[in-house]
Amino acid sequence: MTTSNEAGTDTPRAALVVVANRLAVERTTAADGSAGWQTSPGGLVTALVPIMQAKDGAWVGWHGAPDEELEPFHHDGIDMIPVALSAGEVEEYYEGMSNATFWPLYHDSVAFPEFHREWWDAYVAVNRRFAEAAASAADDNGTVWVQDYQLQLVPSMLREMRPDLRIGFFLHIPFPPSELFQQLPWRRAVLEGLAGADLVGFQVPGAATNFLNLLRRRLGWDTHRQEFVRPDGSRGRAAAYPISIATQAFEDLANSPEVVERAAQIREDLAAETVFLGVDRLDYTKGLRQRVRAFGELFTSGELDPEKVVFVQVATPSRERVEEYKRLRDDIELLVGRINGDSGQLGRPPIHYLHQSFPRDEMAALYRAADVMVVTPLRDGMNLVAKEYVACRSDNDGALVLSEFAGAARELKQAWQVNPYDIDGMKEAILAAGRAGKQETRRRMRALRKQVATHDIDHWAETFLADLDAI
Ligand code: GDG
Repeated sequence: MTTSNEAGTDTPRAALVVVANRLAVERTTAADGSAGWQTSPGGLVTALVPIMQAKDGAWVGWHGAPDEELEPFHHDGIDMIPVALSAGEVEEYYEGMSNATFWPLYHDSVAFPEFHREWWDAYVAVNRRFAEAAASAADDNGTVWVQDYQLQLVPSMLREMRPDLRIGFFLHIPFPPSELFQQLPWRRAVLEGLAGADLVGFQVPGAATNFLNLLRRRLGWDTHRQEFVRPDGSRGRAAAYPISIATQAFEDLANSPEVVERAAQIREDLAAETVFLGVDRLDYTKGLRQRVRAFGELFTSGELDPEKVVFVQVATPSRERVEEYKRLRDDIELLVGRINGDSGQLGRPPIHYLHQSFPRDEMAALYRAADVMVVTPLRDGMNLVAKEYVACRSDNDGALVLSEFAGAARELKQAWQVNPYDIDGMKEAILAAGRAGKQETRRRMRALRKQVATHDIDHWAETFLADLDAI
């Protein structure tokens, strides 16, 4: 809701403010060339929109175009508060500090994290801008929910600016053990930044434990179970809130006549007895090199018959300006080309590699069409693809091969779980999942579906906000 604040300006004052790197809307261009906005399709936005509409919510985030200042606007019952970023800040705060320092460091350093002081300076400055925007958007005694690794300093900055607020933070990616975290030259500032929140949420309990241990060892703070005590005597909590998907919406989409028909068409086009599927952002944390190698060896050895089996890998373009991602793309494309060259026949490549982004209904059709879904990240906060596959299988069919190192492995226990670094073990699990009988597959899928049906994204958002409210 837009009301006048004490300064008399028309700044939106909201009972619930979400702060995320990206705004909850995307630009659209109509047929007549006029520009507009549409709500972003992601799960987080879908889950929070109804809650925010009911609470006069505001969303603070970058709108996606550098060097452009926009006024706040109202969309779909929510006040959108754009934060401007310069092209230099996109490079240093977003591509640099967020995606080339925190992202690899928090994912077990599977790629080498870079530490640059000028990136850090940009990160601090941009975090302050987000905190200021949130501070002027939030109503007296309101709630602010900060999202993810791009904004780890916002909680403490906000706490200082607006001690009346209730502040939550949720980290979507893993939080590393102290041995890794300690490499960070700015470790103290990041810990203090996060601990400015009343409730710090993680995907799995181990991440919350890592955080609490660091507060104790690095900052010398007292902790009792999930609670920590700041030097001023105030308290906060750190706990796990495993994120999920809009389960029912995925199931309905997968059962729509168009998707059912498209899935049958995909099966017909692939003309294979068994279809394996991978769907990932093209990211080095997703274990694509190891997965493609495992399939390559299985096709070359004949353990998977290239005449009867296909592996479809959707690798959605991602962070294409960051060096490490360019290298990954080259590696995967070389590997896939080699395997198809060695094991393919005219009109029958064993690996269908798609470096493209697809609409949601096409994803649902692919999930429906696959006999085995292969999700083998080297480290992943949660992994929603695994849950989406399960949601789309109301036939109770389909097998899931899942990395032990995805947060989802704690909940999806009946998957064929693998260590993605162990290529032989992964090959065995791929074969076992592909050869499993209907009874075995269904037994496992039924249990997986029960978990995903009872723990959806609404459950996640409601639980977090209720716990934050109770503090
Ligand atoms: C981060 C954490 C955590 C992918 N390609 C297409 C497409 N997607 C959608 C999937 C899924 C989402 O993107 C990817 O989510 P993941 O969870 O698998 O992975 P990250 O992007 O790394 O997400 C992760 C998540 O945050 C939430 O907290 O689970 O651990 O890394 O929804 O379906 N969607 C469409 N076309 C594509 O081509 N429409």
